[in-house]
Amino acid sequence: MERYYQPEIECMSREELTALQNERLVNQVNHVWNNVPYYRKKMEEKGVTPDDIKTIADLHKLPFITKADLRDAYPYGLMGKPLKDCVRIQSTSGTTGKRVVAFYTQHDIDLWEDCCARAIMAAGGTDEDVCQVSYGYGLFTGGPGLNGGSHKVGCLTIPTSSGNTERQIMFIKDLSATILCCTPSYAAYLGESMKEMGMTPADIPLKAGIFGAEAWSEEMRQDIQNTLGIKAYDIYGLTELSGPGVSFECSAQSGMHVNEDHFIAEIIDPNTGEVLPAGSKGELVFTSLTKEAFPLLRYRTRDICMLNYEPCPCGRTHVKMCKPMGRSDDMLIIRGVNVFPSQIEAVLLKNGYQANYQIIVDRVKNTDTLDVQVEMTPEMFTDNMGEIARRQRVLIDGLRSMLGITAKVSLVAPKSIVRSEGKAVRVIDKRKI
Ligand code: DLL
Repeated sequence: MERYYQPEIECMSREELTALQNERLVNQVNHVWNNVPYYRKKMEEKGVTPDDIKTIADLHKLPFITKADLRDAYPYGLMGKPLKDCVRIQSTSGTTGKRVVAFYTQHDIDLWEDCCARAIMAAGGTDEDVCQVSYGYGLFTGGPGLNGGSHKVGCLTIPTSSGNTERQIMFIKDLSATILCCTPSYAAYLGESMKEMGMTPADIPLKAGIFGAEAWSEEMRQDIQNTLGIKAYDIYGLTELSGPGVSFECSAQSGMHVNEDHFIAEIIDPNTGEVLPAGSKGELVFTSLTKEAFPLLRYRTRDICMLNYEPCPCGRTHVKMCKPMGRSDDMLIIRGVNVFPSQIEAVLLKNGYQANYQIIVDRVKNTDTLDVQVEMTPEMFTDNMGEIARRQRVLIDGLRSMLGITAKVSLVAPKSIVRSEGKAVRVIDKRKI
């Protein structure tokens, strides 16, 4: 039986939904115009005023907001409410320049938690469930978002946060957790660890998992479902828009319903910015309709995706997005941390190397690995192993402080990395996701 948290919204007719979006968009544009000088200036530069936006068909007239805008306006420049009305920040794992810092009023948090509650109920959750939230808590949105959603559904919530795998398994077993929320790679790792401990799916009461924050394949879904004996549901979101729960999977497990009463989704051509027709593949852009403290209009996610407006057997009417199929920038997500190749390059150049390097990302035993191979310059070339090891350590430390994660570094002989005749291939991502 399909369960809904807010059936009157999740299953409303497209006509009613469009009317709701029209009304909310007009209000939101006025809110931003009146309260966010940074965005008002962007609108003025494009020659648009709130009077030009009457329905969602006018959305394309508004300027985009990009990550560069967030950096420019950091930290307080995009706030739509005074500080005294804000109660929380969350922040991304990204480290290019400044982190993204997003603000919330209590109302924003309530609506965000509603979105997460919808996801939990779509995965079959009820107030009789025990929901273990193994996403990180703190600045990352995963833990707080699903924690709040779990409370709203009325589940008994176990806020384990991430890590301490044996304790995770002990709680699942001893407290009879029925729903697990974490990244898909951590779910796979938990499954493996249970196997090593001699446990089978029959030994644990889990029935569903809500997994997201990173790309994962259908093969990985099958694998997790088999090792944990559950149904595995995808969930998507980003800090800039609230966190998890921008969209979520239902029992059909064939795409994630966008919470369209809160977010309008568009697909654009990442090169021209032009809006593409329904069904096209392109960059996903979101307009938040209800956020008060951090109201982003036409935010470019850089996620490449497709939207599907076909009716869904679950009864929900909100559009479904496919699993993100890559990014239109070169950001990598490694062990949940956003990494830009340019950051790695910066560390190498700062230490006297040239831009002859390759970044190899793989997934070994469900954990991402980052291997940076860099050529020594002819001047520094040596076969003294002690000296090479010392140089590698310097780079490992530099990369750790820049990225927040540990990389393996291999120094290789000058001219040993294949030169490209076209664009340099700097990143080799071997993960099958
Ligand atoms: O990852 C929010 C989240 C937490 C989503 C827990 C789901 C579960 P950020 O750290 O800001 O927020 O990273 C956002 O992660 O633009 C996508 O590239 C990627 N991403 C998020 N969910 C998925 C998913 C959280 N289900 C960025 N599949 C986004 C693929 C995802 N990629």
